[in-house]
Amino acid sequence: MDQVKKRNPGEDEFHQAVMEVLESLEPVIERHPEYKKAGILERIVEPERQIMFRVPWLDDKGNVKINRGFRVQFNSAIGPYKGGLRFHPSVYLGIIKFLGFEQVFKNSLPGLPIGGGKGGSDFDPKGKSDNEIMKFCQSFMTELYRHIGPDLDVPAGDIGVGAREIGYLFGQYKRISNSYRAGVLTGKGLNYGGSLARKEATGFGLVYFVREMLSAHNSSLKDKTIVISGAGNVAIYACQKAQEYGAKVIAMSDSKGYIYDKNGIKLDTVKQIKEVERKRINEYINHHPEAEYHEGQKEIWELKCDIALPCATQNDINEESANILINNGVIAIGEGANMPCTNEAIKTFLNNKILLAPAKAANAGGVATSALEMSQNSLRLSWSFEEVNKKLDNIMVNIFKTASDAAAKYGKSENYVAGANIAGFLKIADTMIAQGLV
Ligand code: NDP
Ligand code: 2IT
Repeated sequence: MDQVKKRNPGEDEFHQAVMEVLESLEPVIERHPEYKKAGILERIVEPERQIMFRVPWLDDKGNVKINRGFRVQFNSAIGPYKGGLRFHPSVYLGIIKFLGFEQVFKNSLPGLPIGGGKGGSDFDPKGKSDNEIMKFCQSFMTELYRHIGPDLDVPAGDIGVGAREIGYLFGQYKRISNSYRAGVLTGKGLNYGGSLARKEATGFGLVYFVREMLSAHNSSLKDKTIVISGAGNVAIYACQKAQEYGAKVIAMSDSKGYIYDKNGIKLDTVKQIKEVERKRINEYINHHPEAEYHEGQKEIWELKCDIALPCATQNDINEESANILINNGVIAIGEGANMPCTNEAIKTFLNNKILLAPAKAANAGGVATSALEMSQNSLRLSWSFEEVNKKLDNIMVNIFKTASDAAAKYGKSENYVAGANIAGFLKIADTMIAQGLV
């Protein structure tokens, strides 16, 4: 950890992600001296390749704009680098490295051949015209294209990158590479190689995982009260599946504040506001005056609920919010976002025996379905929604079992955070040893 801090100064989120994993791995390293001998820990925290580039573009008024682009190709032991692109003003190397590091372990869990990587830009899509988004995406891809490919590195969406952005990115890739390689990006539109159920996959997968975790403790989602942070891709489809299972979702949020609807969120309204109109979540109360809107980012965790699903961004739940949730009787947390709980919040939940579905396992349904999209692209076929959804459900059932078994095997029963980290690590570590010092 000292080495990581020294070599990656100022990258707090990356330090945090590494710390969480290294703490989980203590019993593994004790039991397996071969990992130490092969320098696996030293190698696994060092990205295989880090790319940073200038992204110049012209806004609608003709002003020159310069952003910074990133792609961190973290680990290719088990497959081509795979992971999303994030467009958000907070993006810097430390955020992309934390996400890329987590992606390595996450991508090891579904049993599919995908390595770990992540990319993005400090570009802020908010308030930009469609034309500006397109010009930015084209400029970004004009550099990125030389570093990616269906057998090399396959980006997808993340915060600020959805179907619209993937479309513009794919269009430019196709043009400048002079080839139609659908498998170079995932999360594509259905007309050009996208997979049915990819849009829903992260949120649905999260709820499948939580269902498995509750079921292992003789509980279920039925009639549970749920609070979800975020109102983006992951939050919306987590809400949909939770409602299908008979849970009542009472709140959702965006970066400005949250809506509280004691009768249950009307998801069609949220979809219209967020997916179609791209407006703020406070618009909801214009459609449903009986609901309330409150400003603030952390205040949503003061609502009394049985299950909390943080689906917005990192460090959304700190120790203070964790204690409030526990005092209000929460029984389970499902991490839809990446690293939504601080390490202190995670410890607080675990010490209080709250069931915690960790991001690397619980939100892996998105990238797993991306891998299914890659398979369909290679086959030049497309599977039905039901087929993909069924595969996703099976994958989540298996990930829960894998994390649960690994936790038990290493003396950390019921600690799915440790279980996911350990199971993800073992496959990567064994593969790295098999492939020699590369
Ligand atoms: P979206 O861009 O679709 O939605 C992000 C949501 O989080 C928005 O409602 C956004 O509000 C809200 N938000 C609140 N605070 C912040 C903040 N400080 N920074 C950024 N967003 C904030 O992204 P996704 O739903 O795709 O991603 C949500 C989380 O899930 C991320 O952590 C992502 O890494 C993770 N994830 C996504 C996967 C996917 O397949 N898309 C797969 C696995 C994990 P506002 O609109 O006001 O910014
Ligand atoms: O964090 C994630 O797993 C994602 N944003 C999805 C990555 C992918 O390649 O589908």
